[in-house]
Amino acid sequence: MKLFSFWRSLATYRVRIALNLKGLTPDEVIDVNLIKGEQRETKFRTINPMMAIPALIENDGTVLFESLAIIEYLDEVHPKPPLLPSDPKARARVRGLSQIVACDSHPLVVPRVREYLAHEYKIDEPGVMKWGHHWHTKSMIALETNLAGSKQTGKFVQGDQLTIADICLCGQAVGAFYFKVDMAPYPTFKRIVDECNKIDAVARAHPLKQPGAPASVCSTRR
Ligand SMILES: N[C@@H](CCC(=O)N[C@@H](CS)C(=O)NCC(=O)O)C(=O)O
Repeated sequence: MKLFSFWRSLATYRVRIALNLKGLTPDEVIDVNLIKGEQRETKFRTINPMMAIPALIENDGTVLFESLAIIEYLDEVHPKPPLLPSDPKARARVRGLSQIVACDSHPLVVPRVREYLAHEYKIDEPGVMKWGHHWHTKSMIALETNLAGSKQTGKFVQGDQLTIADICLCGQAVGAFYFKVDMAPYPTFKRIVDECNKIDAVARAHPLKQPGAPASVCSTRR
């Protein structure tokens, strides 16, 4: 198994958590340096034409892409511990909350979007940061409202079982920190992320614990 990764990538962070929870270690982790734009180089473009990480190459050569698709694949092939609840309505809630992060929030702040804002619309660095802060805040409000208002929320997003939604919350928290979103208005969100980070498999997947990472997320500008 080969994982195409970069320390700072939040989508790869999601997959790293799932791999760790499943007790899987890729044979090779291939660095795709997003700061140098390596995701756009031909050698990676042939792996994932979307020019985004993560990508995972299975032992038989199958190329997997899109973090949620990769995580659900891992969950199907390696069912223990399960990352989705068994009840269909609970599964839908977990997938819905995961998608708020992975489909509605995170895609608005990835490098290609921030670079387009800067180069095409001449938006300066504070303006791009304001954009990221805005979209993070919108999704944090939605997440906190759901989490705080639902009886299904427990130690984790869905009761006491760690699911894909918790994995997504961890990534959202790192993004929110980068865009300087104050966590105080989101106590349920923060409590769950803190709970997740007590688990070694989650903690060691953190972006700042990866090779090449700086001391702080905020010390890099891209
Ligand atoms: N929806 C994708 C997002 C993938 C994505 O955009 N990854 C970022 C890093 S977190 C990336 O590689 N961006 C490259 C770019 O924007 O140029 C997923 O969840 O896997």
